[in-house]
Amino acid sequence: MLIRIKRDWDLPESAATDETFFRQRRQLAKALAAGPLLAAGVGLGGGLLGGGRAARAAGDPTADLYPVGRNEAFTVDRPLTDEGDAVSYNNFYEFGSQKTIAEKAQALEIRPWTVKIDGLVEEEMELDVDQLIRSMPLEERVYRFRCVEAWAMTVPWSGFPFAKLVEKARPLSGAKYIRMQTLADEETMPGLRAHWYPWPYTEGVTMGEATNELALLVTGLYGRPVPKQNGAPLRLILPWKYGFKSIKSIVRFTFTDERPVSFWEELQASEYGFWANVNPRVDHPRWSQAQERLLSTGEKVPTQLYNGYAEQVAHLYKGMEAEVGDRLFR
Ligand SMILES: Nc1nc2c(c(=O)[nH]1)N[C@H]1C(S)=C(S)[C@@H](COP(=O)(O)O)O[C@H]1N2
Ligand SMILES: [Mo]
Repeated sequence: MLIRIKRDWDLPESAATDETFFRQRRQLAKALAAGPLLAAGVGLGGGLLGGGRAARAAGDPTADLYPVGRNEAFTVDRPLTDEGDAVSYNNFYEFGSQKTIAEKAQALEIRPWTVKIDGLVEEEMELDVDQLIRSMPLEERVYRFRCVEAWAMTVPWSGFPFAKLVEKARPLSGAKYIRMQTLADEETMPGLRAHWYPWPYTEGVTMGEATNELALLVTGLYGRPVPKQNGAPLRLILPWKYGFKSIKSIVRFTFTDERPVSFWEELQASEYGFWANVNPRVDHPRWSQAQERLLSTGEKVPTQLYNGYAEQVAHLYKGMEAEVGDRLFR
């Protein structure tokens, strides 16, 4: 009997007797049979653990694209978070409000996957995610990432600039904001049963934020397709904002002239607003934002204004502080 199902990334080789292992080994065998792709993946991780990860990546039709070249213009002064932590300590409320949703998130069906572009655009589109990903210039960037709950990580994301999607969408001149929406599938997402949440998960940005050089549409993590629990097959990363703005598993981009009200804003506007820019001096109503706890080491370090990206983004908010005040930072 299986006493405790460990996720495969923290499965020690000595635990090679439980069901998870046999399931993985079958997947690995299948993936190996499927073709030469896998060889690179096995080499990356090594051993059983690597085999499990590689098998998972090999099930993704974009696995052949990774790893992509790193853009050295985006590196940071912090050590990388352990991959195991980044893929096992998650926020993805569609699968529950605990951090340990990774196993449950494996139910997410990421193919076929269609991304809809609508609203104030020259022509509405429905894009197949594989065609979209393959049409984009993929690169790897190491970013700091800061959750509003005051934990932080530093990881290599792969993806393409949000600006490239905006270009493809051909927005009309009246478009001022982009509203994004996550898949809401009751069959595979048990979190949707928590009916007091305003599903589907949505987020919003201004056109200026979307086209800022830092805004990245993410398709990969640690040199492989992005895991389901981290928002496969397509999620946003806005490294200067609190993590809840970085919406996962996106199915729709709507260009609009009205400021979107996001999932969290609708739920608790006083705590999670539209702007949500990182600022050590503006506390969350219920806790301090002065410091953050790094995943993996547990070290507490000072929070940085705009999460350390002021040089790239401060101009977006110039002169707004007088009008918007602390709402720029929460
Ligand atoms: N659809 C969706 N996107 C989401 C969330 C969520 O619950 N659902 N959580 C957000 C929050 S609060 C954070 S901190 C990050 C976490 O991303 P990670 O699990 O890849 O670290 O995803 C964000 N995107
Ligand atoms: Mo978060």
